[in-house]
Amino acid sequence: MQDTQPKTIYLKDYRVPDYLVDTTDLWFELDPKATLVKSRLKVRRNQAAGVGLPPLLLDGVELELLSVTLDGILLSPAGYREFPEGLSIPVDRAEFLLEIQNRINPEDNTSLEGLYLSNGMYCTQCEAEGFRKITFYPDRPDVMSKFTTTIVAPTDHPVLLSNGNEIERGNYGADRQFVTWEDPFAKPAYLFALVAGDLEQVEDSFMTVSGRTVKLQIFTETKNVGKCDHAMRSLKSAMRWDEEVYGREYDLDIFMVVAVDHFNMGAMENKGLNIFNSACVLASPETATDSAFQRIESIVGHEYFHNWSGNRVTCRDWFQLSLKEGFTVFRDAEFSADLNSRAVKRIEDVSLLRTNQFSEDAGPMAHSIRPDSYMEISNFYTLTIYEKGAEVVRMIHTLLGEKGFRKGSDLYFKRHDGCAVTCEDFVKAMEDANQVSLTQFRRWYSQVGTPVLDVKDHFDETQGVYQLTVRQSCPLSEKQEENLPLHIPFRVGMLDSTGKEISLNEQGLTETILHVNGTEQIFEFFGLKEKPLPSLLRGFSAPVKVHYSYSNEQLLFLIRNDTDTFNRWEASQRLALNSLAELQEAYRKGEPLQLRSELIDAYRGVLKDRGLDPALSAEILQLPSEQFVAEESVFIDSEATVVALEFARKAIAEELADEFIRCYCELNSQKSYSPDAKDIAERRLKNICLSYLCATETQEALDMAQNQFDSASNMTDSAAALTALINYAGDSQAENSIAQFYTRWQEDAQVIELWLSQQSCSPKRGTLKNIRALIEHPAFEMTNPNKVRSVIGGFANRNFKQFHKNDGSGFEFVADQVIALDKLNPQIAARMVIPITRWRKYTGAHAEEMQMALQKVADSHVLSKDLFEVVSKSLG
Ligand code: B3K
Ligand code: ZN
Repeated sequence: MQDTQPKTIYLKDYRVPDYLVDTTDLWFELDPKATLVKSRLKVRRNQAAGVGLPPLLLDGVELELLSVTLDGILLSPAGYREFPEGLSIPVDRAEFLLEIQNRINPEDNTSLEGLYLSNGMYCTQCEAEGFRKITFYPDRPDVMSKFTTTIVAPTDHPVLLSNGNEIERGNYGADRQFVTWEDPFAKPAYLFALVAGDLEQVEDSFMTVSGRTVKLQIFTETKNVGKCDHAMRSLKSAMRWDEEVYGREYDLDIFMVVAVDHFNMGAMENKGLNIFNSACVLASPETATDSAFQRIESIVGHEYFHNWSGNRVTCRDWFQLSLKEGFTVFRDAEFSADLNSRAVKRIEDVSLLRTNQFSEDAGPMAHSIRPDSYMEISNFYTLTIYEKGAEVVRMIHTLLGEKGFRKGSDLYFKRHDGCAVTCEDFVKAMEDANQVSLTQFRRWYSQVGTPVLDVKDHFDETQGVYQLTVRQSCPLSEKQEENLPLHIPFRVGMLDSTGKEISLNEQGLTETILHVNGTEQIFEFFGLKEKPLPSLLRGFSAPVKVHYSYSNEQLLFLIRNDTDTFNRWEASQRLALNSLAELQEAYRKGEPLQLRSELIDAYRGVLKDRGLDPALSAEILQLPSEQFVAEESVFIDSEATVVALEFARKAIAEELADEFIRCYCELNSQKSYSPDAKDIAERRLKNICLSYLCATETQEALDMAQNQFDSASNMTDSAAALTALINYAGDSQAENSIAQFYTRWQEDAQVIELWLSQQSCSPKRGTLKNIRALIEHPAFEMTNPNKVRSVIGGFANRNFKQFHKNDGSGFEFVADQVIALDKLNPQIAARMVIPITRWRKYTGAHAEEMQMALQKVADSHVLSKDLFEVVSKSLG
């Protein structure tokens, strides 16, 4: 791999910065290959750091240094020391003006960190440590400075943007112009942004609660101006929501959003100038699916909410990342829940958490939501930091209640406005505002792994006492010497044999939160006439696994009767998992496969229940994914997993074909498109029916799909039909549809990304041969992360059948792509390698093949820091 290992950074080594930067004036003369950057920094010794005047250390990566001037005196090269990742300048005074000039090459920057070009547009990405690829600077979030930015660019780049307010513009020589921006709020360098290009804009305005008018602008390439309405609507909803729910008002007079095609993640919350991955902002009914509409609403909300939870109050260091991300994900989840179906949002979020975060928590990169160490911080933008982090904030919300939580957040924002703080500061504000102790609860921030609750029950008929015994444990990871009991809010309810809720106390409450905080506890309920059926962990009140041995009949009963929507869905998942486990077992023994009747009965009941929310019906009718089945197994038998799911899908489809047809026809209305929750739910249910019907592979079903494909007026229906044809139609019908779709949409980047992933995720058509062909397709671009995620990510993460082929060819292919990617974009390479790092969950030859693929990556070249960290931790 390499001789000198990248350095590990530890939280325990945190020291306050030696120097602070009061103001930062930046000057950019844009040029694709040689952009000139000039900075003027007012630097001051940080009294809190101690006495004396240590050298000033500045971060800087891949920069061509031109000059350094201190208080107007040009320093000779002997006056500073340049090293591979920065600059050290000896100083003899506590306050000084530092001026630096350097050059950078945006065109060759394929890492998409720092300043780079996307389709000729200049843009930046500085979080976490990208600013050091722009100029020499103390690139750490606890150095907050007031920025002024001047951009000089040729006139073919008329739109020149940065943070804050525009204060000046004019011509610069014959063929250039300049614009100066001033951001009145001090911020860390990671929130800096610059955009320059030939862009169109869509404009609107928002009147804040105190009556200020804020100008809202979305910038995009001309061809996309028709795809900004939904993002604009979402932005205004988010601004209103944050005022109403958190009392947070927007603070600048302008809020800008820019859509960029080449972007490493979803979006970035730069102060006043959010930069978005085009896929997370652009949508129209003809080109975007319902899930894209919902993703856009939630990401626009997320980035907007960061203005307070992240920007006004920021992180002291990157170990505190979950302070802003966990909190902001919690905020955006509540925003989406308020605007759409709360139950479905919860189900989707929990599904993501359990399928992907739980496996991260059990894998080689496991870390707590406030990690102790990292080599490359980019590797820690994880589901643990984001999703588990949000669950931890949600538990605080559960413990304090709506009002108590709001008191806590008010105090947090008031106390820390304009500061860079820690997770501890957040918890402390919650405690102080409510006069409660969260001492034990704090362990959630430092402990690794997914806790397990083993629940047993006992009913004493003579006394009418029902006992729940709860044992908590956590698989001890090598990362930590001990796991102490956590404080787990465990929401429960109970049903009687007629399906009614049982009162759990004198006030008639039918639901309670049990405070699980010991290794083993007994909770007693009195005055019961019969043994109740417990409904456990309602609403998924904590990110834990619950083990309780429900019979399949009991699960069916819960699906039909539980008043907690989440747990109705949960019971359907458990029932499906039990059924799949039986099928796998039979397959392994060579016995004939037969699907349990309870599961069919449950699905039939759902399809017949006209009163049921279609959103919930749609969720219940979906079998768990291969990935979730795998996550739930101790050791994964990939072949049996695939066989069991294929068998179950087909058996359900055949048994319930009439019900699926009826439901499909009822919902297949021709009404005009709207992305509201009810219509989305109906389309979803309809398309699930279509997908089951096509699993029977009958001509009648495939004709229905073809018909929908030919006549669809929105992308949700069109894409669902195409997926059904790709997965179930014969070769020529499928290939014709794929070609037809491409011809129609080849100019639309977002649709083509969808088209690529539909093929790469298809168990039938996403064979390695076809994936290789997709990579050669003109629509594929190795330097565009969306395309990489669509093809390579789709194949490795969502095409279980082909990726896990027993010959190991899928693993080797992904390894080869990761090796190529690492030289272009280390962040994306380190993401794409993850599916092959989970080899310990597999057995025998399968595990060996994965390990070999990983070793191939390790041996290929001197890996980037990003990839090195993931690969070495996974092999070690
Ligand atoms: N804060 C950014 C993520 C930056 C990732 C850098 N590798 C987006 C977000 O969470 O809102
Ligand atoms: Zn975020």
